[in-house]
Order: sequence, then structure tokens, then C-alpha cells
Amino acid sequence: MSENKIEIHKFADSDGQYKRKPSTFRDFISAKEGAKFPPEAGRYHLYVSFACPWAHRTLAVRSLKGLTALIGVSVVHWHMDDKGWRFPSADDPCEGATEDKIYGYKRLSELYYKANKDYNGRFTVPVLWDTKTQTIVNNESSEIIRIFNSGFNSLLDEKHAQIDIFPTHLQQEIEGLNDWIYPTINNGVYKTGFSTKQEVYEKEVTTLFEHLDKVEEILKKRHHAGEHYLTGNHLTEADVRLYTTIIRFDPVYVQHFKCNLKMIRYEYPHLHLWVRELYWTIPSFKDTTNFDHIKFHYTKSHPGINPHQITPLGPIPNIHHLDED
Ligand SMILES: N[C@@H](CCC(=O)N[C@@H](CS)C(=O)NCC(=O)O)C(=O)O
Repeated sequence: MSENKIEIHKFADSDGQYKRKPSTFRDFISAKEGAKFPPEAGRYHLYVSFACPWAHRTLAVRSLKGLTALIGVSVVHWHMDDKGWRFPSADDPCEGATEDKIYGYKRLSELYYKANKDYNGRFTVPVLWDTKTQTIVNNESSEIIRIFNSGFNSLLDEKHAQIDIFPTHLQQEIEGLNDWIYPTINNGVYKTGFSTKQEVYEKEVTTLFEHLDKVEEILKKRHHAGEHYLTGNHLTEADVRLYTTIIRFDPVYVQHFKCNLKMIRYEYPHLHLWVRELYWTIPSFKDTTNFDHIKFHYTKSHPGINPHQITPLGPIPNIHHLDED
């Protein structure tokens, strides 16, 4: 336990590089005969932070797939301290957060110890919890969104069952995008912001912007062809995964993580159009985006980066309207 406590604010290794640890609970929900975790309405519960881009993926897909009535959600306080995430309370309120709706726990760590009393990893969100066997099904967002995409289809109406953000004919292309967008952009902003050596920072920030330039080129071609998304006119998990990073980019990553070679709104017209179309035209994106939690979390939870916890007022607005370039 003490190891976790010590680790929480120590982001980079001694070489100055930030290395994200792999998630440890990796089960799936399946309708197959004898499956440990079969789809069932009301049985599974999602623990999230509105601030976290990985948890945000799962909230967006839960909404896109019409799973909100089938899978409940508990939302932690935006502030992460040296013991990790906590739930709000009467003397520690937080607008938009909830209590732990299953156990009434004070800390997310209690949930991890409930699943495994010897757990010695980080207490991360998202967590997909099984209320029946009282354990964690999965705590890896890239897998939880695949579970949501197809694992509950047998319980959904035709319209939602048919929504497929990982369709067979696009899987190779999506995996191809994920393979470089995850390390260079989704995790790239963290590697940039958490680096503790000048040369490591410079290398990471350069890589990040090279790959944002690459996405911009892809979206430019799509827009010229009258298409809206990364792989064409079909919204896929590649869009969801990129969205949760890009929506945080100008409001937080530019200043807090020093990702400031360019801004999305001024220097990436195609990424800017793409992110505004998702936010303003598809409610599952706007409704799951909480800019207060996002801004407060980063700026007030990383004393090593921002010791006085001042949250910058800008940029204003957090996102431009569709008709305002
Ligand atoms: N691989 C995980 C990463 C999740 C993750 O790192 N979440 C962060 C919040 S953005 C967290 O909960 N960190 C708590 C900690 O590291 O103590 C996923 O994608 O689900």
C-alpha cells in the first residue's frame, strides 16, 4: 500500500521518461455459454473520472451504444491526491461527481482491495465492476470500449445494437491508427508533460506535434472528399480515442503539459473542424465532456508541475462553436 502512495506523484523514471504501467484486470463480457461475465442489465457498474481521457472513452461509448440504462456510473471527485481518487462527501463536495453508488466507499482504492486484497498496482479509472461476483471485470479503457461496442448487443434495441465503432471492414485501418496515435498523441501529451529532463521533453513534444500534423493531413483529405471522420464517413473507436485527447488539448495540455508549439483552434483547421463536429453534433461527446473537471483535475492534482494549483482562466471559450473558426 505504501508503495502505491509513494508512486502516485512520481511520474517520471530516473531517466526523466514517463512510462504508463499496463492495466491488470482484463476479462471480457460475453454471451457465450458458461461465460464468467455474461451480459445482464443492471449487473455491471462503471467507475470514472470526468477528467480522465481514458475513462472519457468509456463514457462516450456507453452513451453512443445506448447503454446508460443498463450500466450505472459512479464519478469520482476531480481532485487526485497522494492516495489517488476519492468520492465527494458533505464536507468535500464536488459538482458533477457522485458517491460510490455500489458500496459508499470513500476511495477508489477500496474498490481495488475489494477485488483483490493483495492488489499492488495503481488505482486507476475507468473500472468496469461486476456487482454479482463483486470484482473488477476490466480496468483497461481500450478493452472496455470494445466490450461496450458488442458485449451487450443481445440486450439492446435494433438501432443501438447496429451501431458498430469497430466494424470488421475497418478493423485493420483502425488498429493501424491506434498503433501510432496512442503512443505519440494520447499518451504523448503525458510523456511530454511528465518528463523531468529538458532533452526528454523536447523529443516528446516534437514527436507529438509531428503526429498531430499527420492526423491533420488525414483529416484534410477526408474533408476534401466530403467525409467527416478518421476512416471516412463511419464514426469509429479511432475517433473516440482521439477525441478525448483533442478536446483537452487547448484548455489543458497546451499550458499544463507544455504542448505549446501550436494550438488546435488556430493552427489545425481540419482537427478543429473534426473535434467541433463531434462535440456539437453528436450529444454523446458533448454530454460526456466536463471542462470544469478536466481543468481543475490537471491543474490542481500535479503539485510537481503546478505547486500553487492555480487554474488558468483561459482559453475562453473551452471550445469554439461550429460557425466560429
Ligand atoms: N490504461 C489505462 C490507463 C488509465 C489511467 O491511467 N487513468 C488515470 C487517470 S487519467 C488514473 O486513474 N490514474 C491514477 C493513478 O495513476 O494513480 C486505461 O486506458 O484504462
